[in-house]
Amino acid sequence: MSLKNKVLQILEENRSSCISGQQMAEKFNVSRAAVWKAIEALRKEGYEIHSTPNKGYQLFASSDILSKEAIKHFLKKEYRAFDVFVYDTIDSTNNAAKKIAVDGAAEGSIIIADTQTAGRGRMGRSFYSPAQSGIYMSVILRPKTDISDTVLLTTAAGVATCRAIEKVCKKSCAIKWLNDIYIEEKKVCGILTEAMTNCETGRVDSIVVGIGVNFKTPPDAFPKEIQPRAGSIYTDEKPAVTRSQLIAQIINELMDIYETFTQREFLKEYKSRSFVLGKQISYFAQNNWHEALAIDISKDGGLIVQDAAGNVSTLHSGEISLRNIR
Ligand code: BT5
Repeated sequence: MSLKNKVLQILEENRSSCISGQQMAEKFNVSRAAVWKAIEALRKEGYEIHSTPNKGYQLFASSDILSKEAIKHFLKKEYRAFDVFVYDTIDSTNNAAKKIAVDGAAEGSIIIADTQTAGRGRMGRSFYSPAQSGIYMSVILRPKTDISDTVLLTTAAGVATCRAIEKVCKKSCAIKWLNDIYIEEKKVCGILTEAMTNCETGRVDSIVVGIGVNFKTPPDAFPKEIQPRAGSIYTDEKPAVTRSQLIAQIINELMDIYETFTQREFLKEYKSRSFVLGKQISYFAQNNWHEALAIDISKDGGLIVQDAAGNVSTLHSGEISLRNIR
């Protein structure tokens, strides 16, 4: 690891206190001038580093530049060995994750970008991904389960992201089937899960779970057409936490659920977080919108609905809308 990255790592690990140039020089066995040079290089990259005479250096609480060092610091010990790749700009973290997954990237590899130029939603839609304000991340999983179980991972990712937002940001969130996360009637997160299958074995080789979160995107920064529906975790107030903290917590929660996801324990929580159950919804199927009552979540994460004639069916993909929220 370069000296600059070592200095960044120690600053991230000591955000709440000052660390002197002398301490760092001794720890890394370099001169104080070399430490100072590393600090200056980090400042040039945009890190806000405060220096206090006779005390040392400290990252400003508001310094929110994405870095591998910052993210790893908040990962649970058992997940710290994961490969974390951080980009300033990328077309889509899901595209990049799929590429490295095909080349054999290990389970738990994570691609993160500060901005996406072609962020993707479901069914060919796009996901607006502006710089310095959102989280755009993709995680590679290699479940050794039946293809039918892997559909649960989208649901698991929704629960994991809700838990992480609540723990780190102290905001309560709800899920709109299939996997949009809402805070106060605004979509703050979307999830796109993609599977790569091996045609020879017919099994799933890898799954890429892509998660996009509007962390502090100002309301008027969203494209006009999505402004009525899109929101951020932080709109009026300054975040007291960083994106790196939330990213790490999302990974922690996702991997914790993943260990036993086929047991479906998390489905209870998914149901309790769902704000569509018990509501009259419209859904799009066979080129038409249909009306139905959302009554339950099936054991593979499908939405069980009942029409006016009493017929019950299960939706496995597609789009639903409530009267106010589409
Ligand atoms: C989603 O699709 O919401 C899944 C989004 C997944 C994005 C992540 S970011 C990291 C990874 N890399 C990728 O390329 N993608 C994943 P869907 O349910 O189809 O919703 C898309 C619709 O949400 C759009 O048609 C807009 O109406 C709306 N939308 C677009 N950008 C948004 C945003 N930033 N916040 C809220 N709503 C948005």
